[in-house]
Amino acid sequence: MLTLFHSPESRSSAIMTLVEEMRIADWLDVRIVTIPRVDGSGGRDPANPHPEGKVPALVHDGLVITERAAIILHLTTLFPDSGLSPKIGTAEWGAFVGWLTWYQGVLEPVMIFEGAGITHPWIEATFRDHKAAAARLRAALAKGPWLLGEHYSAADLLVHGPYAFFPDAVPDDPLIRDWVERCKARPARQKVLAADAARMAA
Ligand SMILES: N[C@@H](CCC(=O)N[C@@H](CS)C(=O)NCC(=O)O)C(=O)O
Repeated sequence: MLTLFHSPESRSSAIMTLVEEMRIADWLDVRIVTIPRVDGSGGRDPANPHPEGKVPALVHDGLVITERAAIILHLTTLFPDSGLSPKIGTAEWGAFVGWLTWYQGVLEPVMIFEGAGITHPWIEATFRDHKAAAARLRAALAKGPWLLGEHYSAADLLVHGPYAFFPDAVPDDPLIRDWVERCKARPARQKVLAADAARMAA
């Protein structure tokens, strides 16, 4: 049994979008939980099994799976015919895993450091910076149109996320800008945005 813990307009919206893209909604039970919001509203939800009270969390037969990249890998492995990931064990799958882990391990940290105005030689040595990250995106999209080439995948879904949320952070590069817009326009994302907005209004 699969249960997804989601809070509207948060990082778990990416997983809700994945579920829509993969057309696997019938296979999951979605539970809406609260999280603390920057405006002071919300709060940790005792119903959320995430060890830090965050979202997303996926519970599979009683085991809690956290981190978007891990949840994406798990769901695309459980439902390999959904078209959102390459076939496991192929070179393309290796590249796919690389984008997901690069997102969690490099892109999101460098964007947070940049936003917070933090620089340090250790940070630079470990992660480089947002400019270097943007150069990697550009190199992939120049072959594109998607990160893995011809086909949209869950890598595009995850990696474009912070740019959709913080439009001012999108690198000034038409290739990246157009890719972000194409990701944002996907019907699955539009559907989740509308459902999230309705939940927030309620
Ligand atoms: N590294 C986690 C980050 C999850 C995360 O930070 N989620 C935020 C929502 S945008 C959250 O739940 N925050 C609530 C809190 O900080 O208590 C992932 O990628 O899944």
